[in-house]
Amino acid sequence: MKSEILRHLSYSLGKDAPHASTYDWRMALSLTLRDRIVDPWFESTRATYQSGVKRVYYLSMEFLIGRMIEDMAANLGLTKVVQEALAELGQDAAIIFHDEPDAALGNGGLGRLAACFMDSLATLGIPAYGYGIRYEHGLFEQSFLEGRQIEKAETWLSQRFAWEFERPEVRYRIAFGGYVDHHDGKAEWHPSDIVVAQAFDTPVVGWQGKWGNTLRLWSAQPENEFDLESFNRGDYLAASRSEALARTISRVLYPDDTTDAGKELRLKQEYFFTAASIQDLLRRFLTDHDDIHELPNAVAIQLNDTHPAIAGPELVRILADDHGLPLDEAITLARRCLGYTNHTLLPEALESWHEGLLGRVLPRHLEIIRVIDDLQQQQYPGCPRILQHGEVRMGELAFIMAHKVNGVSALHTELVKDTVFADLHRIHPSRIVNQTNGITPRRWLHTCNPNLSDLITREIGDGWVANLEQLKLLKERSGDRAFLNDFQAAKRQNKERLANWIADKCGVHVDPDAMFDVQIKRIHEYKRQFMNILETIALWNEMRDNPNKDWTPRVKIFGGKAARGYDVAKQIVRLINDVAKIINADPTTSDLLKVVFPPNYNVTMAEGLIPAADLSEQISTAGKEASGTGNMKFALNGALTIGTLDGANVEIREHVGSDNFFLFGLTASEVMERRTQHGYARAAIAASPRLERVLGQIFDGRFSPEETGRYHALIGTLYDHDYFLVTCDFDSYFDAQRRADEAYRNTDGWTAMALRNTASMGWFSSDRTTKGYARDIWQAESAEPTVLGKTA
Ligand code: 26Q
Repeated sequence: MKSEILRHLSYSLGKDAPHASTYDWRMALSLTLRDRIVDPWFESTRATYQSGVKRVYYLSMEFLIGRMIEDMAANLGLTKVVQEALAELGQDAAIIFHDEPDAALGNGGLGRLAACFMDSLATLGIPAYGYGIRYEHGLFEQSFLEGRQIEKAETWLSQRFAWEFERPEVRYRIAFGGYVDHHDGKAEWHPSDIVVAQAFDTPVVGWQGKWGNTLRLWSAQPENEFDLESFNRGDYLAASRSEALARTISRVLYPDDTTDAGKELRLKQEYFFTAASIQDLLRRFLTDHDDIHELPNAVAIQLNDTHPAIAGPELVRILADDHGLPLDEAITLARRCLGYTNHTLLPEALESWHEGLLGRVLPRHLEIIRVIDDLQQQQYPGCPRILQHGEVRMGELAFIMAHKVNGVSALHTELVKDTVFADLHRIHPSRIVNQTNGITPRRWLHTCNPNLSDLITREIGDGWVANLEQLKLLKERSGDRAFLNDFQAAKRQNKERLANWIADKCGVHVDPDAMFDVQIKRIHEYKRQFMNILETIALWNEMRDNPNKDWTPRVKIFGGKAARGYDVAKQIVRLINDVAKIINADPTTSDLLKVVFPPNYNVTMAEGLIPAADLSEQISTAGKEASGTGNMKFALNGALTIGTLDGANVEIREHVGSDNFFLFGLTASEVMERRTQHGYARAAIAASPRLERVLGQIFDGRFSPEETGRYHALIGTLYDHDYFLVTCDFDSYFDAQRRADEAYRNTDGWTAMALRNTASMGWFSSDRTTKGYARDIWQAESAEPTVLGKTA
């Protein structure tokens, strides 16, 4: 390992060890680790060809990967070796690991799920390709200026990305615009613009390095580098104009999961990576098949939300226009290849495109969508239309073009059946299936929490890493005093480490004995960070009223980004920061309550926070959080949950037991019912003096003395349009928090509950989830000899 690192330092980086920077060492290490992946990766490709097993293609606009070094080293079983080699080279491993930027090619849960799936598919030996976009700029960097969120472009590619292989020879032409000719029953698309999609491959190796799959990300390039004629004329800007336009397509990740939809560039991004992926998988298919009708036996294409839903019409276009299949046959064949995962019920997050825009950018696809829509109507009169009021509805399109549609938790799947797709579900009653989300235990326990992970391995061996249900064995240890002490000590160490980090990063001193209460996720009204900060103020009020009561000390930790154009979310960010400033400066409560909001929450920050958490905040308005996956990461690492009956919380509670879960709030059906009542928010506020007092304080500028009216609008909305029922759930939330306080005061009792949580979370491995997809949706299996036959 040492000599390989030194070799890369010299011959790949061109640096002599005495002059090498942290960056140089990190690159040399990364390239060394990458070398170790290459052989299993090649072998996997060979095994896939030989086995003739089906290939899975996971199409996703987002892959929220985070750092790679530690995860790769762990999967290859090289963690110790790497640490020793670096030490002998006089390098501090921690400094080098921490130098690695996050690959943040995603917004949140959906993107992180895709990354967990890549890890699980490789671990299970299922031949799979992740397809996405190689954004030049990932999710924006967040900082705070006087409490307000500031966004800055993220620049991960300003340094070389060590893990990828550029594939200059894997290039596809992606067409846009123009018009369609029809003659002799044949359609011919004459596009007006061409952009080239070029592949970059990152190998993804599974646990113990037995299998490697490929994450293939597309980068947009101009067809002709630049216009020499303009350049020679001295018109330098014109010379690079078309180049810049083409490259715009893979320039930046859309940082929005609600608003701002309908932008032409977004549509182009979606088609760009989908079309490239479809061309690529068809080329691979045709190298060893000559009958296109075999496609569904060889290929499963999974659509991660509707973002790649244009895959349906694109595949139909190629099958019909290039391979000469009749349109109806092409549609049926395409459908047998496609699966669609729905991640949201929020109406504002369901994609649709103006017919005019889609017709301008993709004229042939609009024609095909009309055919699909009409055919569906003929077969099922009264079926919901894809084209409605001049809009192309991508949810309906994806549903109709997929043979299976899945929700991401049991509750969410039932709501998908009853609400967004109720009519389509009646027509196709066996199409919707559930696949409850999961998380990879490699990153989210083994690597991020070495203290707990080593302890577990000491007790039950390391089989749990690839077979998480083995954590059940820990239940037998729940009466073992010494083990409980060690379990508690592991958490305590993680908390000390986090306390130091918080002091360093936020300048706030927190007590590692206090309860660490954490809410980390995108800032959204439905996720109700707002309710959490209101409860924080209410608690603070009561501590000040009664400073000598035996309060349970708390540290409230927030993390998350607000979408750039989402004003209410940005107000909430600012409010949390304003409240933190006042509370943290209050000497009467300084030993009891602290509020911290470290900026720029990302995967790496999550890896530091989750192992140190005592309480996990999963408090969305019931019916709104499709699943949640952070909820699983916390519970796996021994935090208890305070939460509503929403998304996968329901199933987590079933697994860990109801006495291990601080439940509060309205249920999904009560939420729907409550919304029909006139003036529900004002009634709830009037019934809660505690809440009324908090709202009054914020309104009066108690937390914004320099601008007393700052939160008038935000508080006003709560009275008149409290769509997410913050007011209705507030009291019940406050009470649940006090139950948590009470439980935390019994240290041993709390530790026993935490252990039970960890021991009960095995089912939430993304290995279980991907096996479910392989069995119920893809009909795919493992091709890795040692797991072959044991999966699917
Ligand atoms: C759509 C149109 C235009 C621009 C952006 C978008 C867009 C981008 C991202 C829409 C949605 C997203 C992301 C959604 C998401 O992360 N959903 C989460 O998915 C997780 C994995 O299934 C669930 O656990 C969460 O409950 C769900 O919110």
